[in-house]
Order: sequence, then structure tokens, then C-alpha cells
Amino acid sequence: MNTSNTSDVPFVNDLFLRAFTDERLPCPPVWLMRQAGRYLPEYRATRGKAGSFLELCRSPAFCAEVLLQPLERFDLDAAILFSDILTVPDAMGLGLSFGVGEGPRFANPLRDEASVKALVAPDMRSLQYVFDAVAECKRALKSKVPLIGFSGSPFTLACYMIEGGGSSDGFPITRRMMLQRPELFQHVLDVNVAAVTAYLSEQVRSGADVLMLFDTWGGVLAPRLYREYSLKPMRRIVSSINRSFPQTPIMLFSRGAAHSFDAMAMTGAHGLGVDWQSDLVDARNAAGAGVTLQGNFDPLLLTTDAATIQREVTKALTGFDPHVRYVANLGHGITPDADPALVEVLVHHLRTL
Ligand code: 1CP
Repeated sequence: MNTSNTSDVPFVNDLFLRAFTDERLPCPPVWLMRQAGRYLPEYRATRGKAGSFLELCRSPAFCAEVLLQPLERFDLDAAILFSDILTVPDAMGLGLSFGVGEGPRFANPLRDEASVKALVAPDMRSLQYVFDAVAECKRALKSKVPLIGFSGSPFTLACYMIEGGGSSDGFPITRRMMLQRPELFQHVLDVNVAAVTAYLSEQVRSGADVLMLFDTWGGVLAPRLYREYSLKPMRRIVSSINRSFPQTPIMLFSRGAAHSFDAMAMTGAHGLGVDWQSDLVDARNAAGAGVTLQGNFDPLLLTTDAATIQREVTKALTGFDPHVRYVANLGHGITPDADPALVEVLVHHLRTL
């Protein structure tokens, strides 16, 4: 394994890293969640060459190729590792697959006591292909912009692991286990905390400059349950990472959890993602001045028109200071039907702030 910590390499463009300090920046850094992906024809072409999405994730060379695609088109200040949050439960033996045009499926979801009790954090060697992809992405970037490594949050991973795939009605099988068998559910979270901590640590050793925890589904929980089952496990990860890698900023993105920006800010995370259903001003008031906020334009704007984008960006930033501790981004990932020409409009407009 590559153990060199590259965080001291200077960047051609370090605007994104400077957003984690109190410095006043001439304009906010910009990157977009899911900036590499299906809305880009060149991504679809590379996926075709790789054979499938999972084969693409398992090829460091193809990962680096798709990582660079949005940077070649748009003026962006950060790159995100090309991979997926579901690599970790796959390495636990849950059997991940993606049907064509469908979401993820696990062949062996955690549905009974025996399967939960048998669950252990995977040997990180089974995720070596991800760390190789980090190193390859880092090389391909040539220190132009920082590289973001990421993982799913323990709760969001548990949702997929127990449900066996996505859910349009708030992961009922998962929440039933949480309510009825809290000790079993806690075991899944504990295993995920250990796995995600090791996984993120190895991404830093392989070249990631900033880390992000995607808690896409924390918002399906009531605030008190969110704090117990989603935020608390993330806090354990943030504490470990801050101890091991004090130079590496770590960000949390809990979708639909605006009720807890204050508690999120107290975890020791350096940055918080703000979803498009929240207000940046409210997030700032709750989180305080010492944490970086990222967000929160509606991804749907990328299916509208230039005038709408400009008007809505102005509205979303009214009363908010975008020059200190702020990263311009969407409030969730780019959707496959986004128009690349409108992504260009958005990025260009954000440069004028
Ligand atoms: O068909 C294809 O080509 C696969 C589509 C795809 C892509 C491009 C998936 C399947 N994952 C990804 C890449 C990905 N996923 C990245 C790197 C790309 C980039 O950001 O530029 C990242 C950071 C993720 C993270 C991810 N995967 C999240 C958290 C962030 C979020 O958007 O909420 C989640 C929930 C997943 C699970 C997942 N993987 C893929 C899909 C379609 C889904 C969602 C499943 C569902 O609907 O529940």
C-alpha cells in the first residue's frame, strides 16, 4: 500500500482547500456532486468500453479517465474519486450488482439475526482496487486541484445492506430492525464505523486530500433518531480521522437533516453539505461561523434554462456571505437528465460571485 501522505503537495489551484480556513476568497470554489456520470456522453462511452458500471469502478485507469472528463469541460476547483459508496458492503460479501438502467441490488441482504451477527468489517485488501483508483486519480490530476475521497455514512450503508437495494418509501425493513431490534441494528452500525474509518484512512494514505461522508438517507429519521443512529456513528469516524489525519478536512452531507446543523457542526467535521431543501442562511445560523458550508442549488436547475439558473442562484445566496468558508455546489447530485450546456452556465455564473 502507498503510505505517502500527499497533503503537503502544493496545488496549481488550492481555492477549495482555502475554503476550509477563515480566509476571505475572491470567489468561492466550485465543484458539483456527481460531476462525473451519466449526463456526460463521454462518461457513457467510457462505461461502454469498461463493460459495466462495476467494471468501470474496478479499473483504476477508467476511473481516472472519467474523473477528468468534467474537469476538461468545466472550470471546477475539485475532483471527486470515481467510485461508489456500495463498494464497502460489497466487500463484506453482500453481493452487489446493478441491473441495466436500475439501481443497486444486494444478493445477500442482512435480513436475520444470523446474517447480522456474522457481519464483520472487510479486510481492506479486498478494496485495494479503490485505493489504486485513488492513487491513479491523484496522478492523473497532476496537483491541478485537490482530490476528494468519500464513503457512505454508517447509517446510509446500513439502509442498503438491510433493505437489499434502494427504497422509495424510507427504507421500511431497515427502520423496522432499528426500532424492534436496536442491538442488532447497532451491531451493523458498529461494523460500518470500523469499516468506513479504515476505508477513509486508506484513501488518505493513497492520495485523497479531503474526505466526504455521504449520508443520503439520514433524513428519513426523526431528529432524535437521526442523532442517535446517523450522526453519532459519523462523529466516531470524524474523531478517528481528525486524530490520524489532522491535515485532512472531512465533510458530512446528511440529506434532509436541516434540524441538526448545530449538532453536525459539533462533531469536529470541517465542512457540512447543505441540501437543496434547506436554506444556506439557516444552516449558517445553526452551524456557526467556524465550519465550511457547501451547497445548495437545486439539481433540477440543470434541466431548466440560463435565466432561471442565474435568478435562482442569486435567490439561494441572498443574505449569505459566499466568500468565507463556502463551497459552491448543488444540494444533491447531478441527475442523468442534466444538460451539460447548463452545467457550463451554472459554473460560469458561480465564477462571477
Ligand atoms: O449506470 C451507471 O453508470 C451508474 C450510475 C452511478 C454513478 C455514476 C452510480 C450507481 N454511482 C455512480 C458514481 C458515484 N456514486 C460517485 C462518483 C461520481 C461523482 O460524484 O462524480 C459518488 C460520489 C457516488 C456516491 C453515491 N452512490 C451515493 C451518495 C451520494 C448521493 O448521490 O446521494 C449513493 C446513495 C450511491 C448509491 C448509488 N450508486 C449508483 C446509484 C444509481 C445509486 C443510488 C441508488 C438509489 O437510488 O438508492
